[in-house]
Amino acid sequence: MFDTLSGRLQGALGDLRKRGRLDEEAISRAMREVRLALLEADVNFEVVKDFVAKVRERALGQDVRKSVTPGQQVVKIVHDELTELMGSGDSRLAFASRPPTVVLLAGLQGSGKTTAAAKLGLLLRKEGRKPGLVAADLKRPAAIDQLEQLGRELQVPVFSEERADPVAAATQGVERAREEGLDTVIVDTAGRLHVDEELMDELVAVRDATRPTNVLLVLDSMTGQDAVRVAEAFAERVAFDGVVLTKLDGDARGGAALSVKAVTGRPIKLASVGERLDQLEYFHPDRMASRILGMGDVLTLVEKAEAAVDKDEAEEMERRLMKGEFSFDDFLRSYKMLRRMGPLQGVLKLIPGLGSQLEGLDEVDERQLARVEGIVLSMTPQERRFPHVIDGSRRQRIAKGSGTTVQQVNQLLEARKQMAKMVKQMGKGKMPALPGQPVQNGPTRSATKKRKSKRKKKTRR
Ligand SMILES: Nc1nc2c(ncn2[C@@H]2O[C@H](COP(=O)(O)OP(=O)(O)OP(=O)(O)O)[C@@H](O)[C@H]2O)c(=O)[nH]1
Ligand SMILES: [Mg+2]
Repeated sequence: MFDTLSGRLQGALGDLRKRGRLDEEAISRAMREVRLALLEADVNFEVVKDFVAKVRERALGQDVRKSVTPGQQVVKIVHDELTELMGSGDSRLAFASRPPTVVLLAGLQGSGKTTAAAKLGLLLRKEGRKPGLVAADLKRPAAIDQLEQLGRELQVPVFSEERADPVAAATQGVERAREEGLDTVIVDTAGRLHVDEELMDELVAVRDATRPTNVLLVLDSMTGQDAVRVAEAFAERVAFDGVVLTKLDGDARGGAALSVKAVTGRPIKLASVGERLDQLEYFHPDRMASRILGMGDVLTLVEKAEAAVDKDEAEEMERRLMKGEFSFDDFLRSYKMLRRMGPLQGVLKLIPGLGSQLEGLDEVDERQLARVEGIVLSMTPQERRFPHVIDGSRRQRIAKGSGTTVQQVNQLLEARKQMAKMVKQMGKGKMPALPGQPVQNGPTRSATKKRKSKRKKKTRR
């Protein structure tokens, strides 16, 4: 996501970070780089001008000059301003006090409306709501099929009226959803090639008939500034409450995400970060700013983990880990949890300090995980629980059974050992060091302090 922008911004600020003191010249140079990086990412020209002026002014201010870490301060300012730019407001949807809440999705052809409708249905269902989908796109014959198929896959009911006009289809759909006791209704509308009058009128009519709680404009982030211009044109005709930004997994440069709020005054509410149906997230400007600056996104990581991990399973595992056990069954289980959290590379990027080191890490892929699974499954239950019994001949047998080499089996045995060690440390309150990060271990440091002060007291006596 925004890899080029991210790399260039980190490059521009990296030099400042290392310096003990900042002069105007260094700041000016960094700001020139930031400006170029943003323009290259297809961010709106006016937006860039404003942004750089604000950061520059704050960077030259007293707070930074007096700081012991001026470079870090500037990075923080950039982070704050990026957050502000993408909207510091609330990314949540509005919910009607009397259900159903109606969410109307509008946007150009192919921007991702139908997919986003289905993904939003899944997201809401996971939150414990009862969502339904309404097909109000009668322009394309296959549109209803597409929505129905997605609904079936996700077990979200779909309401469609083949012969009605869009306004009738939408109203009847919402009505039927209400009758069935659903609390959120997502209305998928017809796409338009460009902002044309006829379809705009249709959209306005559908809106007036269904009185949506949220009108969301779906924008394809790959189209950069075009997306922003589309948003401007929509805003003139159909007031929308927020934006759904799609295809952030493609080679989107970031322009749309960074400009749309400033240009239209409407916040991004949701972002689609991948093709899989569970890859729609609420948009958090501060977290996005952290990701862009390579600072990781621990909050999203924690949320993903919570969603992927079965609580009982995790507690059971924790209990055993605390006792110092870490069998291959545990190993396999944690691998599987990681897998449930989505494509590995995406997950790893959320870890602070790791993002920028992931170049060429495409090889950490599903195949590798499958191999690990194969090796563990070739072990006997006893071997999985007590890995120390795995001697040379057993290693050979396991390699044969899993279609791998003894060397690969050895690697895995070593990996488990390392992980067990790490887990043991964590059990004692130490944080394992992440690659590229200095060791930071809160509890232990204070423990050493205590010990030191005790010693001092002793010597005083
Ligand atoms: N990679 C990726 N592809 C996406 C994403 N969202 C949608 N797509 C793809 O984009 C194409 C268009 O998506 P649709 O949801 O059909 O778009 P639409 O706005 O409903 O299109 P119309 O109904 O024709 O106006 C499909 O091939 C989707 O699979 C995304 O977040 N990432
Ligand atoms: Mg569609």
